[in-house]
Amino acid sequence: MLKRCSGCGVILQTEDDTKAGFVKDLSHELCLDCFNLKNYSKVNSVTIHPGEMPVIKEEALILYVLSINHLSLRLKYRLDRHFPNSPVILVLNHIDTLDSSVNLNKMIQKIRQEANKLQMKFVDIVPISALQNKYIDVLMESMEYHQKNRNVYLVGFQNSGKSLLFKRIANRLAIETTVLSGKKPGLTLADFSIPFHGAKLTDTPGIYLPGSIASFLPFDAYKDLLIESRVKPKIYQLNEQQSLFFGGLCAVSYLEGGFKGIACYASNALEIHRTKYDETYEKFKSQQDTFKHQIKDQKFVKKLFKLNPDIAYELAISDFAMVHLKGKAVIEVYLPDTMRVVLEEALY
Ligand SMILES: Nc1nc2c(ncn2[C@@H]2O[C@H](COP(=O)(O)OP(=O)(O)O)[C@@H](O)[C@H]2O)c(=O)[nH]1
Ligand SMILES: [Mg+2]
Repeated sequence: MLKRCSGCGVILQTEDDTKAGFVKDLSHELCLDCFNLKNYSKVNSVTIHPGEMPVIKEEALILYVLSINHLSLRLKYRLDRHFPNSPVILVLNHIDTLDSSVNLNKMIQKIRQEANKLQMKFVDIVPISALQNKYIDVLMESMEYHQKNRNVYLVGFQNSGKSLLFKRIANRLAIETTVLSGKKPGLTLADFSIPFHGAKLTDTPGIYLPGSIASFLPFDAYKDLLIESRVKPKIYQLNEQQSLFFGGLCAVSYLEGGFKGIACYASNALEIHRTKYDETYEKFKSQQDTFKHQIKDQKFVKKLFKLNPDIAYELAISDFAMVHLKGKAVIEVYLPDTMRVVLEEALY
């Protein structure tokens, strides 16, 4: 029988120490990567696993776990098409990272309206913080109500907090689990299941997000850039033709739209500073070596965004910054060509 790592679920092997699942001998419970992560918070190889939306053929209850960090990607998947016979509960995780001024009710209302427009149905929307163990009981009540003897699956993007939530639920049911959670995207490599009210609750590997910061920087550099604690927005009053540098990772230039307040949500480890648009690209190149966080050997490109009047937008850059501003405006983003940048209506 093949033995699996108790932290990520990969099949253990003793042949190749450069591949996932390596152990010196098969008496170990954790693969070398999970052992290092658990004991030393160390990630050597960032092998990002290109997981897709899991295929669940049975009629199940789906918990779609969406991090506040990925709100701009909320419409990326038509869940009703992926799981046509299964009710979906939308779980908004990481609410502890939101500024205290954010009105969650309004956010949920907006999501409902959008989903309705697309005829995409969520049987419930439950905001939680897996980290702070907040509202897990509310979610479990909703799960029990909607379960109706079905199996329950946790699905969502990598790093949305599925495994931590799975552990929290197991903990409340006094069930032991070994699955690991952590900042390394794509950590979970196989399904993990526990009994749940006469059926099963299963944690699944996350859906890969192309253009994540983990594909540009080593773990030690990007781990502090992920937004995992409350961030107060940094507000910049910008004139047209001014730019903001986000470390050496990207530049956001405000080209048109008049004098405007722009709110940046990012980890405190990310330095943001302002410059004139004229000097942006020259400065970016000449100063890149001085930035604490920089990306070298990448092809940088300019992407232009036109924002319509009276709509509040979120410009999400990879997983390290969310820029909020109201249209009308023209914005140019300078970043590596494979880095993710998404413009969506802001929910807060
Ligand atoms: N601040 C905060 N961090 C969280 C929350 N839930 C998960 N995390 C962190 O997010 C990272 C990814 O969590 P994980 O459960 O491994 O995500 P998965 O890839 O979806 O299984 C870990 O570093 C967790 O500690 C939350 O509610 N708030
Ligand atoms: Mg996981």
